[in-house]
Amino acid sequence: MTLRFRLSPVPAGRHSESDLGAVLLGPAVSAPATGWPIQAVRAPLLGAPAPAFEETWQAAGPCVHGASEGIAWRRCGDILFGVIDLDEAGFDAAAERPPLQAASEAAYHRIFRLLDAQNLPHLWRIWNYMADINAETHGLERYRQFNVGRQDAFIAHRRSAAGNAPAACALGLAGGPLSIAFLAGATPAVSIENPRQVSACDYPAEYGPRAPIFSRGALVRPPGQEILFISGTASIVGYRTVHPGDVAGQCREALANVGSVVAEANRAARSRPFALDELACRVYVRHAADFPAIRDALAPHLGAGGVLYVQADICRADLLLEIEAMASHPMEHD
Ligand code: 3EB
Repeated sequence: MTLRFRLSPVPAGRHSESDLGAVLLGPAVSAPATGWPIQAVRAPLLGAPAPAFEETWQAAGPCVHGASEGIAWRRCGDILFGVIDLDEAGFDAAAERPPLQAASEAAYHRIFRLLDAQNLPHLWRIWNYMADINAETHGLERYRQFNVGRQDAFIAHRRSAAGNAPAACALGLAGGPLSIAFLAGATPAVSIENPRQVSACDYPAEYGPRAPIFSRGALVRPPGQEILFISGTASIVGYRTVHPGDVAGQCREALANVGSVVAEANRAARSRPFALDELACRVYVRHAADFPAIRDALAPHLGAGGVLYVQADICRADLLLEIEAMASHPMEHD
């Protein structure tokens, strides 16, 4: 069973039975009402040769599919891809909890219930998008509200143990629902941390009442394959943002962090070593005006595996860019 990802301009053609699902990226994309797990990341693309792109997750055999508590999912063998979109308006604003917190807690509860029912307990990679991520409501920044709901669900499902958090990212869009896409499997992910950074679960309280739950990277090993997922990676050293207001500095630091995660991953890799220049990357750019500088700074280091630049808000107001990446290697069965 091989899991492949492919980036192609939209329209990307019809999905085949062996496709697990997809992510659409572009300023005007919307998820088709087909019941397939397709995440719409409605955001401008910067410097892209087409107005919209699709990242397709392809498996190697027929899939089973379903809908469970608002999650659209497809499963091939022991790999499952799912997408849940929750409209915050469905969560009571009059209640004590901010609607985004309630929505994120509910979304993760539903994801964990699905994974329990499918007997695929291991979350590998999660992509979180929400509107107005840096806005403050209910006395708390919305990203921090999201973190409270996420952590409550992880704790309720006894999934909060250090060392097994999935790789993840969390970005802000101009609007739209809370949208979460996830890959899960039967085998645990090997969590990778970054020695240059404090683990996110140990961030001090000045970054919010509850810590974010994610690891800096994850190695997953479907049969015959080793995949490296690098989480959203920004200009953070220790737990602090460095180079605020300095795009070139943030590019250097984010690249150094990606390099450090790759080096850590290579201590655990069982295939060949992963290299920076083979990564398929998504780069999130807060201000479109910074795109040329960011592209020029990153291009010499990244890109052989493909880079898509997406305009989105990073989860700290002082972060100007974030890099996420992945790569796949074939591996002998062990
Ligand atoms: C950071 O390092 C930057 O909340 O799931 C990166 C990756 C970030 C994942 C998440 C947040 C998340 O803290 C932000």
